[in-house]
Amino acid sequence: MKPTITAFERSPDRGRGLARDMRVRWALEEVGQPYDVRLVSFTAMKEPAHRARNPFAQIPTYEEGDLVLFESGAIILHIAGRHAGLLAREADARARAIAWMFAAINTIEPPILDLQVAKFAEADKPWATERLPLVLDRIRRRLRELAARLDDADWLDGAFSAGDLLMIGVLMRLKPSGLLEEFPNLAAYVARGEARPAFQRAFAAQLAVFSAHA
Ligand code: GTB
Repeated sequence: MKPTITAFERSPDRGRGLARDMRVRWALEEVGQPYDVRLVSFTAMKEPAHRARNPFAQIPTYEEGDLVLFESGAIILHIAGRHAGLLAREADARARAIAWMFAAINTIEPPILDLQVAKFAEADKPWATERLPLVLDRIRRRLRELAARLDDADWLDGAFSAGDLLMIGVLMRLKPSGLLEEFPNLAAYVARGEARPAFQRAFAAQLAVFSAHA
């Protein structure tokens, strides 16, 4: 059954692939699963029909028959469980890849989101300038640890997995900050992910939405 995902009708990131539908599109492309997209406006996102899909009134969501999911991590775990290509068959390797998925959204993403809050929601606060270096250093600490673990490997644990997909999806959010360049192996890791044909197809699809509405 062809799933339907939701994405911003007018992407505030101007098609740079930073909204979280990008990672779901990428997962679907990696496993070769065609999908439909329901574009939602900021107004429609807050209405009951969308809130029934996601209680927090956000994108992305995923519908497949009677199944309705929200949370990009849960959606990708579902896709990876249903199709070959994103999680190893061998139980221990599969468990380790899932651990990397959680690490991406639970350990690496929160300090990165904090930077976005600091820049966009708190910039006018009297303490904003004093706080920013602390926020940046909390990200650097996690990047240093991640870079040490990745070392000179291509992917986090053997073959490319849903763990890499989510980790790269999260790290991409750092591009405007320049922080990634402080860790050349992480910058190369992100570039390796972005070079994958499935990433390119997903990126083009979300950019086409922005271009159509620009
Ligand atoms: N934990 C949820 C998940 O992983 O799915 C978080 C979902 C989420 O934050 N969705 C955002 C959303 O719907 C879009 S991705 N926001 C609207 C709202 O909350 O009203 C976050 C995002 C937003 C904007 C940009 N941008 O402009 O660059 C990038 C990323």
